[in-house]
Amino acid sequence: MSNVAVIGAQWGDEGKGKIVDWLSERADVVVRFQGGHNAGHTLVIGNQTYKLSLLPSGVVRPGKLSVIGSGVVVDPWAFLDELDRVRGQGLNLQPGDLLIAETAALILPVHRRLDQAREAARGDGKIGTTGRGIGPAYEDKVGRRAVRVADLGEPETLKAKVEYLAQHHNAYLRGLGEEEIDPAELLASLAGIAPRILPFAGRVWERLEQARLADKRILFEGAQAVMLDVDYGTYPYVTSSNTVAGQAATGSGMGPTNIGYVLGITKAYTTRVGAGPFPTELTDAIGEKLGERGREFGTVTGRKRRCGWFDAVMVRQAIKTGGVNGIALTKLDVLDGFDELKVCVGYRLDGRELDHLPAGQAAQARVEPIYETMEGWQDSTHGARSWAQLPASAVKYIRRIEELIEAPVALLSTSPERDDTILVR
Ligand code: 2SA
Ligand code: MG
Repeated sequence: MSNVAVIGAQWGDEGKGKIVDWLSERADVVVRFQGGHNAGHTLVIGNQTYKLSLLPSGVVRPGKLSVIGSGVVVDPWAFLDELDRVRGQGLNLQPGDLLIAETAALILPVHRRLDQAREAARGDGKIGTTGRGIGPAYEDKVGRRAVRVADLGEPETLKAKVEYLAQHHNAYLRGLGEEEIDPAELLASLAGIAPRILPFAGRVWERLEQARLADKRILFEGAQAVMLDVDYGTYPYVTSSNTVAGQAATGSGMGPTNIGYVLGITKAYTTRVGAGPFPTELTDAIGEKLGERGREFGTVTGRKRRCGWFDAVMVRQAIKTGGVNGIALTKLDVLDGFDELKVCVGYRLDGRELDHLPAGQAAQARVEPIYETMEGWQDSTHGARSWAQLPASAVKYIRRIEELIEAPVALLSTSPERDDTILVR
């Protein structure tokens, strides 16, 4: 196996965590390269269930190096909480097991407040963010104001940055009538946690280069998904980072030639949490049924996910912009027992047919799906461990999806259990 990048090919929650965990058995290093603790992975290992947000999925397997790359925004308090939580579940994680890029930008308490204040200010047009401060933290990074991990080790730099940050944000907070940042207080709390964070900080680019030279296998773990990419997603209803495979290079400090295979993850239907266009959304009993059977609730926020039919147009576009070589198809068993299934094969807009999702916000909201109806299956696919165990109509459904999305299904996942995974090719 060459190095593999795993990315979501829909709007997130495709089951990346399980697939990353399945692949991590064969990997030496697991790297997060974008997003932050807005991500949510549920990993079921034996009788333990781990809910991870910021930590790479590799942490649940002893002997792997887990890496938080520079493209990630790190809330140091959330990091410590999650670390304590998984340690409490019996994972003896030490600084040697987990490396955080010293160049990563921090999420500060003010970012969370700004995130929530901006959502409130948008009213009906709100994005439906996770409220974790992700967007404002990336804004400060690009605005060259961010406090970075390395700054925790330079008291003078930290002080100057915190003061500048307070000056910058307090003008806006004052306007909103919100509580302002007290630089002394923020400085004191950062100084307080610095001794717990700094032992994990280091030169990720160098460690990854060493791993590469030693022929170690590196797994890049994406969060969110291509349709939430800040460039290629359903802007502005997106997250604030690039989620495409190219970001695995930028966000880790490795060159793009080191990313071997890109595995896109997609559910056999579609879900979305948060606001924004969703052409195949089902607000009827079928949508409810998909949500119940698929247990579609956010891992981080507990929000109910919107559900709908598989949208092959969107996934095809995600595969092309995301740089995906092959697909892992998950949650096929949620479709068991339907008489018929629909797959979106095109969009209709003002009497025209489209084979892509248009870029305009209003056009994205107005496209209507063109469906192809397929025969369902009554037998259970739950826990199937071989292709031969699948009903003929399920095989047909998968083959049709492959044709429409113009990519092969390389893996099939038939339950949350890691062993219920079929390697197709
Ligand atoms: P943000 O907080 O700024 O990144 O939100 C912007 C949009 O990105 C979406 N987003 C997500 N969508 C699906 N899953 C995510 N992670 C959690 C999970 C979400 C949860 O795995 O369940 O628990 O609610 C995630 N993170 C961000 C978000 O809904 C906005 O549409
Ligand atoms: Mg998730």
